[in-house]
Amino acid sequence: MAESAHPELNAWVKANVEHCAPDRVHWCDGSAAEFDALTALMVNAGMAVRLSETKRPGSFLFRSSPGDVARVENRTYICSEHVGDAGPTNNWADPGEMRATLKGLFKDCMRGRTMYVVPYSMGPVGSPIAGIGVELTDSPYVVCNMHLMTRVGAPVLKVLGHDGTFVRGLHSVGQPLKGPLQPDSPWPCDAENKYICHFPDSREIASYGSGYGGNALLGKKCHALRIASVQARDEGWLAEHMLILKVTCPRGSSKYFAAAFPSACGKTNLALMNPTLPGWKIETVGDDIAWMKFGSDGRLYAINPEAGFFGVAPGTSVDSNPNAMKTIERNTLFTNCALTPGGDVWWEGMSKEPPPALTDWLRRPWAPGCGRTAAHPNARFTVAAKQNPICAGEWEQPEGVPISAILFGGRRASMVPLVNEALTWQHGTFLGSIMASERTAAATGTVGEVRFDPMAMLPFCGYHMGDYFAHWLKVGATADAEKLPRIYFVNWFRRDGQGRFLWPGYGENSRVLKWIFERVDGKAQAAPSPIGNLPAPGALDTASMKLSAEQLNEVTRCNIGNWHREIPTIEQHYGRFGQRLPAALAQELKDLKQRLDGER
Ligand code: TSX
Ligand code: MN
Repeated sequence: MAESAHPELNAWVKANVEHCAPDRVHWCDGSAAEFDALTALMVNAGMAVRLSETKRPGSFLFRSSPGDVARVENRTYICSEHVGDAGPTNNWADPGEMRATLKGLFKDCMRGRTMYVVPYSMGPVGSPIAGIGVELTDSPYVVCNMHLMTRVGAPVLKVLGHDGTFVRGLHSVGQPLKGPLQPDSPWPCDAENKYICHFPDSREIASYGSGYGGNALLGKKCHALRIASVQARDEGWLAEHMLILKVTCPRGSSKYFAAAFPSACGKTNLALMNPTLPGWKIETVGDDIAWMKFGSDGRLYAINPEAGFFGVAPGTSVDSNPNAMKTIERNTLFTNCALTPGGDVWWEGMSKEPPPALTDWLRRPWAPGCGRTAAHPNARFTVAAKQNPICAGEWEQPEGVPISAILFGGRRASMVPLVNEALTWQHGTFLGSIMASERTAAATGTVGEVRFDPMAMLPFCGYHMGDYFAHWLKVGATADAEKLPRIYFVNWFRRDGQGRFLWPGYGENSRVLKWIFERVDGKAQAAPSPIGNLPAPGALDTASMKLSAEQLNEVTRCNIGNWHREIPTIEQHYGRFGQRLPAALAQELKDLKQRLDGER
């Protein structure tokens, strides 16, 4: 494949070839042959290890440079026209100045390398909800990951035609090679000089210096969330950081839920969960991102714009997520996991006992008790979604799936009950906007500190979060209220006075999904509270659970005193958005205060 039938695309590629000066240009076709050629190239260059064909067939391990292990929020910029448009939760940079900086950085940055042209579709190719992007990258690792995470190649160019619109993404690891004789590093990057830049007005992305995850796989966080959130605002739809679940009841009818959680709440575990409730079935549509548009019937339809999972490996085990373990049995790319002597991968939490000897993610010998982790805490697996044994049959349906409920969640030791139903879309937007999680044993910061992460979009909203809340309200106000998804707030992490988890979580969360399912059907009972509707006594199915009446009450109740004490924290959070905080949300907070006062 040489060029496309799209003159503007060809001209954009040509201009970047001239500027970045790669030795070669390769238009990706997304084929298995292309994937195999690139993995072979990386194995030969020492960038990848082919894992054991018996233990982990078709799979490879990559170890990154220690300075390139995660997304870099402090190096992530929203370069919108006006400074106010990025808002207080993003780094803003002047688009003209940033373009000048990037011009200097990208000049000749691909010397000695191949520029890969990756045409990709976010969502089923040709779906009315899907969107197209083209990523130019000098990283074969990125190309292989894009093969799994998106739809790549000729069918995408066909949909693009000669004048279709696409998101432009330019990516370089920022480490040109001086000549064919200079040996490459196993993980090239420019660790001290990273720039992850978004130009929402022109739908462009420029990423320099990092080869890792969300910094480099531009279809995911950069396109499907930051750029798409701006497109969604402009066009009246929603681009959200949400998993999509299919729930089927014992009688055989199904509903679809979307759910947003901050990090470290087990979102992938929920998306791939095995329910404990007899007769109930859960299937996966998506594990990270949902694009939702209104159908001609007035309902909200969601697609998973991705084609794969880029999941955190540590903590993933047969106990915590058996379906993920089955998904990654083969054809998986692993990054920053430990290597076993037998040619398999391992990470903390995969098994209770670690293997006696390993090579850690830094390629050093590792033994249990040596005081370091064998895998990096942000080690990842990349795998095609269709390998998931509980992948829903309709996950690639072009029209998407109709969403009946939206769940917001967080990790809260007290305060937030197991499940709470919003009174209206506006009240649900309020609950989403005050979403927060308490820090776990993190490297920095105080354990237990409350961090707000509205709709789990804090690092992913491509514009002012106050305007984002306004957009949510507008979507609700212009839709048919009867057809909108109902909104819920869940918390699997409530603790008792001794600090023990009150709720067993994992597959038992199906009991919460059942209550929501039956609420949507108008069947389950609820009791009003100042924060929303809680399960009425007996409405939550706890049959055959080892949960005392006290524990059940403790995990589902609204703690009025705690909520009173939270109000100033919420006010402080809202204060960040200044004049752009929608009046309707300030009013919701006032109303909440009043309802709490009424209970004193
Ligand atoms: O993923 C989790 N989920 C969602 C699962 C569908 N985790 C792991 C979070 C870290 C990423 C959970 N941890 C969940 C949960 O629902 N709940 C908890 C808290 C918990 C941990 C251990 C127990 C119980 C609760 N153990 C016993 O009850 C024995
Ligand atoms: Mn995510």
